[in-house]
Amino acid sequence: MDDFIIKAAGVLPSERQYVWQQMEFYAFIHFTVNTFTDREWGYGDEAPAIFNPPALNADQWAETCRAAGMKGLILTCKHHDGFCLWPSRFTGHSVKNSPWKDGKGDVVREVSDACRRAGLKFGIYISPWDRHEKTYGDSEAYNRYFINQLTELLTGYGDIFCVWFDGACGEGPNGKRQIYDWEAYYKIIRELQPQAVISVCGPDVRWCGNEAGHCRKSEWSVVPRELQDAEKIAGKSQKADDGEFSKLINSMEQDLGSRAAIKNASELIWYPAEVNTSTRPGWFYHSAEDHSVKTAEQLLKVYLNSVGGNSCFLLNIPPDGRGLIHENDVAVLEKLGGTIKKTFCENLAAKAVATASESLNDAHLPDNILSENKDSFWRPAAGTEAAELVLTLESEKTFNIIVLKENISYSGQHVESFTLEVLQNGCWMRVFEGTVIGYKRICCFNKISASGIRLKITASRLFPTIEYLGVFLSEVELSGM
Ligand code: FUL
Repeated sequence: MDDFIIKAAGVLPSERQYVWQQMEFYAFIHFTVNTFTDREWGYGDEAPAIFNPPALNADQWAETCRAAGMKGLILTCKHHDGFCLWPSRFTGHSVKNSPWKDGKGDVVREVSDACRRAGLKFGIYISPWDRHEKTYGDSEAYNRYFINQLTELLTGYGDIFCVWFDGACGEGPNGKRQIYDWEAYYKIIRELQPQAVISVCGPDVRWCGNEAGHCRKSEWSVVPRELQDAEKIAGKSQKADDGEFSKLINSMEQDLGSRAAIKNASELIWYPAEVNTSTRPGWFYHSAEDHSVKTAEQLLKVYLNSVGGNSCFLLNIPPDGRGLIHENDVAVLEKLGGTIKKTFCENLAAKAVATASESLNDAHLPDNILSENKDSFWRPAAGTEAAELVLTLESEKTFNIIVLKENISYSGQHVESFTLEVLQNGCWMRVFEGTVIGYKRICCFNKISASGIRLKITASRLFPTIEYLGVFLSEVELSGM
């Protein structure tokens, strides 16, 4: 067996990456002066006086996320315009100079408290690119300013599950390009919130490569280190003509983890994908988009493909100028959450009998896959790269979804290809053909009635593990999803 395959099979998530992966679905909240100017990117010259949401209700935001089935929320504490949603001690460009709550308000406090009340984790987006701050472009001074602001956010608002860094990097008012001190930013985050993942321009979670909600057919979490270095060079807009960048791999390439893609990597790392998109065309609220909210069916499709495609799903919900999530978005999110809950409430294979072509030992028998438990899973001996699992269902069942999970915390990501067959009137019929599994794969097909299921793992790295195989029936037509 090739050396690089043995190495790839040994790459595991860190504890914080594993905890993050289990969150599966969480919200992005884009809210700032842009909400009041109807823009997507502010210029940095907006007067704090325009920030005045008359009915801001962070509990309504958190409740909407909870109803959608989300586990957390990431707030744009500072977007590219530099306006701070908390009363930072290091700038006057913040809520403290706005008429909202007579300058005594703190959106970050209200949202982080509301998240805790709703049982959601709280995360921060803070844009390194700052079009307002005078020191921007004067690298050392601005890096100090940025670290001071990060410190305020990391120390003042309880546990933070994620720090989301955008790589955009424009010129400062002095015409100079800012050099971000990523290593110093990461250091302070690790020191103050060691459990937080650092996403996108960070070492823990990578951007899936588009903002449309698509993920790859084969989304690998084990990728070459060169990909992480590319994210740090930063500046999505500048990457294309950056000489250093062109030697690296970028997050938009289609093949990041196949044998060919990892063969010559300097090092292999665990760097899982996050899929991000918005309920609306824009990231910020615009009343003109009130009737362009994605439907619950469209969002369900993104959910099944991302959470079910070895990624997490970060869905943006922009509050409006009142400080509320608009009725149209609320209706869609409640419907989406209801559908997800109903679909996955009963595993039709929970009482099945499972057999396998081979098992390593008594601790790794096939019936471990009937319930979702990270400490019990099936695996064959090392060197067995193809294997079969057969489930005999308690009785004939009608279903259109099979959920598969590898045990990534034990052995990382190994499965490279598989097929699913169902037993109908004594004949095996193929219903799904897939590539990777990873943390979770949701396989959708036309509704079918069958008494057995056969999972054939046709290729894997060193050996496969299966932690879970669940069978579900969705009332939604899933064939094209
Ligand atoms: C982008 C930003 O420029 C957008 O405004 C938005 O915040 C999105 C999530 O990331 O790079």
